[in-house]
Amino acid sequence: VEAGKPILCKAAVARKPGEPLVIEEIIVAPPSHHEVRVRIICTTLCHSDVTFWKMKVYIFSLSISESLSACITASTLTVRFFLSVIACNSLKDYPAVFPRILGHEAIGVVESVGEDVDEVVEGDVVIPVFLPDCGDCADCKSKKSNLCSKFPFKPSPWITGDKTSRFTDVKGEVLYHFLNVSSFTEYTVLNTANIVKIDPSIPPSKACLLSCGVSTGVGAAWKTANVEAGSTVAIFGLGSIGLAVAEGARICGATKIIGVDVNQEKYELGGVYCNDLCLMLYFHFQTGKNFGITDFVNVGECGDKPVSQVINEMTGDGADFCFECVGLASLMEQAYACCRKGWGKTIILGVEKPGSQVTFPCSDVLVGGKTLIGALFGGLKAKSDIPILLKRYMDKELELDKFVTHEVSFEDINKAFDLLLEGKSIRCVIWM
Ligand code: CXF
Ligand code: ZN
Repeated sequence: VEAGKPILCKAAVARKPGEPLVIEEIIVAPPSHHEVRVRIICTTLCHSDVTFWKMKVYIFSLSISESLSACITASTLTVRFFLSVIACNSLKDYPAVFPRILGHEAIGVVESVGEDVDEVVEGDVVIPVFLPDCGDCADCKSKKSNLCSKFPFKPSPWITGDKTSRFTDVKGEVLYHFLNVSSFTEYTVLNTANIVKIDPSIPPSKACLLSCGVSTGVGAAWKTANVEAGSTVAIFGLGSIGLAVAEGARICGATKIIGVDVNQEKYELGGVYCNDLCLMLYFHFQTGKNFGITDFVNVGECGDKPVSQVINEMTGDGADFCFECVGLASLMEQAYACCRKGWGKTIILGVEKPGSQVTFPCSDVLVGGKTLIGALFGGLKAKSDIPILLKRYMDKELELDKFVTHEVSFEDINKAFDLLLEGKSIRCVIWM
């Protein structure tokens, strides 16, 4: 490997929607201005990878500002695989999204840096983050926002800030980027706005969890909601994000954490830990209870009562904090309906279908005094907040180990997809 030269390496390429990834040799260009080339140590699979992998692409004209609501994610409550739609500015901007290098939760080592990079040097350990943090714009400079305005987030098929790709296959065909990261490859190229330098002594299989899903849930409790000690929290959907919210609420000192799901097993029976690499099988059940969930509401057993009524009855006045982690408009309305008047906060983390609307009775909004807020990446400011969370992990406050339910080698990356689709894994670490 030589800095400044293209690298030939292995990648798992998503060639067609819903079909197994193909491990093949690809060519990774050297980093351009403000970019770094990173050797991936390990990566994990997040639901968004599956969503975009399953996606049948319809390109139509919509403003990109509407595109967030246009990203469809698989529900954690019911496993829904539907035709998904990605909203795009124009055909010209987004000609196709296959073949693509998926993956956006990872950790790696800087192999080389492009021009004007002073933040990191070769050999630094970094975590990629899909949400840019340029450090320069009004949003990045403000404590109040994590939505970079220099590189507004969009699920673009290109590298951040430039409508080009750094990947080609051996025949010269362009391979598209994914969520500013593309980690299912031995080497990737990232804008420096999408990396966070971390302490290299942190175990990579744990540090990489903070790249997306776990950070999103923990951050939503810690930063977006600012959950207070002694409070009551209701979490709608006990997938990985919901469990990460529970962990965040636990470290903030919440005393009642109510899990809401259609599947009782999410509370009482979780993933099985299985380490294929060591040819050993560890059977270790992870349950919602392991994540600090103190009470469970099975939506299927609420009878005629809306789930909000059940939670209002359980809590007396409603929950101090409600988190919607599924992406269902009706559930967002239910969450809002059972957060406490006067100070209750409802935080939306789930991603609904394009064009979906939530409706609230105006009278409830007027007299309720509640807050409704959405959060990308849990409201975290990547460069400053990830190191804080990693320190809390090293200080044994934040528990990350329990999120890793499986580990596989890169050649077996498709197993990680199967496990997530079967609902068996929380996080499967994929070792390069
Ligand atoms: C998601 C957040 C919502 C839009 C698509 C990407 N982030 C990571 O999984
Ligand atoms: Zn993700």
